[in-house]
Amino acid sequence: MTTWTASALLAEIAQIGRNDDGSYSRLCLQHDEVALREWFVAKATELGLTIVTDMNANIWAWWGQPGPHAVLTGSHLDSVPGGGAYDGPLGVICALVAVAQMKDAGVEPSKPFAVVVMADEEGARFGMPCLGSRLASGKLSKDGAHKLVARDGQPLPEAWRQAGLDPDLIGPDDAVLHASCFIELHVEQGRGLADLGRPVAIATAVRPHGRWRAEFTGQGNHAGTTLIPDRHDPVLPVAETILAARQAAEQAGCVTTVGRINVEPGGTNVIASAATMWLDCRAEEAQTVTMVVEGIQKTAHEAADKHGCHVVWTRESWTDRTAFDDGLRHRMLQVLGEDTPQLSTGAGHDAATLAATMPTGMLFVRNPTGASHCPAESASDEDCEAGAQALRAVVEELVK
Ligand code: HGY
Ligand code: MN
Ligand code: MN
Repeated sequence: MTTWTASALLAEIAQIGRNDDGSYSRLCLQHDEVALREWFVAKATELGLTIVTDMNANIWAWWGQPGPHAVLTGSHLDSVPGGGAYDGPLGVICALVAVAQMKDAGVEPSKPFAVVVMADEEGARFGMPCLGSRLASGKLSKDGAHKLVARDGQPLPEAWRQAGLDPDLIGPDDAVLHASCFIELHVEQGRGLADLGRPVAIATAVRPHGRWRAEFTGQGNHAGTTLIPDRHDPVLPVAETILAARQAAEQAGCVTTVGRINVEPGGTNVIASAATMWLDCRAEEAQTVTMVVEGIQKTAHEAADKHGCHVVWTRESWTDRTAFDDGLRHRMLQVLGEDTPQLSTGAGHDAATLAATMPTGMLFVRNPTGASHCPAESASDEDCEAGAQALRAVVEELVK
């Protein structure tokens, strides 16, 4: 008799990749995330599941034989730098708890079923969010993957080989292409459920969002002997662009974020020769994102010209507005109760990436702080168990 609980499993991994401030840094295929992968494999094996790590660095834990029309559930184990304890792992852990309790209850799936851990959902290592699900669904090609370079400078193919994976085998995965559905449980990244006073919600949609990289180049020089009129300092147009991004978001009622800036060569007494910033922009509608980003890019070019610098923009990723499958959502409502709250989200997820390939749905678990991608991200033990029970009920219905 297993008495697996979400809180107990979360406690088992609580020290893996934990920073002094209580946040987590678990970058895809790096030491701490590999430790989480090994932990997951051990737990899934303990449940009698069959493990397959595919060519896209996703891990599949099959209950019975792999096969077409599979019901899939899962999430990710990687985090953003300085992320929370729940974003990703809660979905994987609740899936393990659901399987343990179904097995205890003598449930026998009538169709192939797997718990899946998707690679680099945050894109924090290789710069492409939902990397594993984009590769498995064919949204990102092998060539596109081979061009990715990790933030530590390691080309993706090299990181794959280091992890014992053949980068030449990267490609669409039949198990995904022919699956019947994917259900992802995730800690809510917002206060919707906290304000409603409810533990679990069903997701309706993911709002459109994208990432852009702006590379400004200028002229490196001496901080002490170069007069201001003689400078071509790329950090100045970066600063003006960041301010413009905030103003644009306030005017358009959307969100823009610059959370990552890289200044080279990075000397205190050196005028930068190059400065790169990354822009994350999200809105209710895709055309709002497009309009806002175009405005920011125009400001960036004008600011670069003014400072005798140059800027090149590159769109790194785009996720269109994604409505989850109506049929699946209604089945989830039938199972969990028609009064279950339904919420959209501004956060991206593998379930949104896979929505183009199969019916997908999501469950959210209350986060009292609403904060995420930081150590303040939270979920009570009771709500984590409520999430696991809800996921179990939905999966049990789907595997009948
Ligand atoms: O960035 C996001 O929206 C998600 O947490 N990966
Ligand atoms: Mn996240
Ligand atoms: Mn996530």
